Amino acid sequence: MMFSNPVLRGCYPDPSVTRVGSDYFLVTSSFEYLPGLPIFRSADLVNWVQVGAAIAGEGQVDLSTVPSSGGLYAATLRHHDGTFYITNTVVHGEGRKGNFIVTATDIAGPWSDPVWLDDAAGIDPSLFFDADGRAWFHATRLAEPGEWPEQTEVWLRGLDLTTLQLVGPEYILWTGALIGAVWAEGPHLYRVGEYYYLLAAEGGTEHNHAVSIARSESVTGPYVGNPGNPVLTHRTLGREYPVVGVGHADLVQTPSGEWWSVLLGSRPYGGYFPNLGRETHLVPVTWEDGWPVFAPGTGRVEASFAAPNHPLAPPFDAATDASGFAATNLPDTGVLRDDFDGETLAPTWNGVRAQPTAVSSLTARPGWLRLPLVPATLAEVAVPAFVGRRQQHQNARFSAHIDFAPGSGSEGAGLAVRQSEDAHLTLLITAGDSGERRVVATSRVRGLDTVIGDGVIPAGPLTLTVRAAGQDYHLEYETSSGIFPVAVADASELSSPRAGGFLGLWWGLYATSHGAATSAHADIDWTEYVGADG
Ligand code: 6LW
Repeated sequence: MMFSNPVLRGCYPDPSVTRVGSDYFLVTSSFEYLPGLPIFRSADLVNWVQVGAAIAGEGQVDLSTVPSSGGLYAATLRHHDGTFYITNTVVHGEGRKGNFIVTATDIAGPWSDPVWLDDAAGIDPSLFFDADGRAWFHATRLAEPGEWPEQTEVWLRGLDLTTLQLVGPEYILWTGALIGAVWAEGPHLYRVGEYYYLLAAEGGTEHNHAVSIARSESVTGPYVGNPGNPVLTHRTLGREYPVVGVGHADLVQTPSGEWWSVLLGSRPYGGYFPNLGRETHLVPVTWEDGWPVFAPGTGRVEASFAAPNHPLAPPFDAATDASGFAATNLPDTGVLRDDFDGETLAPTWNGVRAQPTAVSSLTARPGWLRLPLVPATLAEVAVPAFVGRRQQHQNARFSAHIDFAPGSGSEGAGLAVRQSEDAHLTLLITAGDSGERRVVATSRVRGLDTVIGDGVIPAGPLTLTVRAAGQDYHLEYETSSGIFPVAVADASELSSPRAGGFLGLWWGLYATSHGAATSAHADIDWTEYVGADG
């Protein structure tokens, strides 16, 4: 039986995995989007279902002033003595920043409020629970002084599990395998056999990304690098290779004793443009001479591998899992429809810098999602009226049936494709100068708005669609009279190599009054997301 990579499509980078009994659990980064730190469950390491998120409560963290690609960076998920632990970092913004730990006894939550570690510098925190009962916290920070630019150091201190505060002396474990290695990060400690192992990414999370490993007879070091480092990289394969930038790995052992690694990788298309962001991949690992061998035989993150040696759970079924919880990993050609008939939004729906419940309502008009217009726009570091989901396929369609009567030309509601404040697309219903109802397509590239299409539309609810055919994103509207094109945008301008940042794209619902006071709202009857990469 084979499985296909990525096992988590779309912008799900920096995966961290743990096993409890026969269940696997995984968390990924989520940056300025909330709920933050999405958590997934699997019985086979291949088919994942989102079961919640660690930062799902109002006020757990303040991301309201976090610029794009800031916020919740790489997390680590571990389980010890009946408790799940996630340690993570808030990066940038005017709110409380730095490293914290949240805990839960149920993976689905509720998760605790953060316990902040104000004396823990850097990013990519991780936890290790040793067999002697000691707990260790480790992370990476810029080396001061570094021997070269962007040299980082992985450091370690004890963790008191009662106070969740650092204790004891600090140890510097690692600065990367290669002389000149930048960004040794994503550290994770393991005990395997007679050694402690330190797994780390290095090379930076772009094209030169790599995985390295070191080992020691003592958890505090000194650590000796694998002479074969890096143990995995695609930087030698060139920019045409279908998967690039692989790194940021985490290891897990199956009940039958197999070893596997989750890690991130990007799949550019239409040029070096990874619109789907850094996605979670799975590779087999074996051990030779006391060192792990990633993807033995090929040393590459392949598009498919023989599946782990335990029964595969049934793949996603749109007919039975339309709640969105299981919609994490639609098959190549899956249709996911949300009629907003439930009492809560599926956790695959995200707000920007705020929980989606802070900017929308499922109760104001039962069976519809209400999006009150706010003055904030996507072009600001603010909290926009935006509820979106990750783009998970290179070819895909996202449609929404919208009921909105604009009161003025400043009011708009419709769809948006978002990378950042300076890079996004919008397709909005608005009012023209003569009060006629119009649909307007706008492309924002490097902070400049360009209207790329518009047209007069009839009154009443209608369907707006973004349809991605490679890097061509078709913006359309549909009425009972048919489907009408509005514009075609070059989405490579939103991709991180051109737009900056290091996220994939979110497609969503968006409403704004462009700074004006308003009491208007837009109602959405249903949305459909259809992957068409088959
Ligand atoms: C994360 C770092 C990285 O903290 O990118 O993949 C940063 N590598 O380890 C954010 O994803």
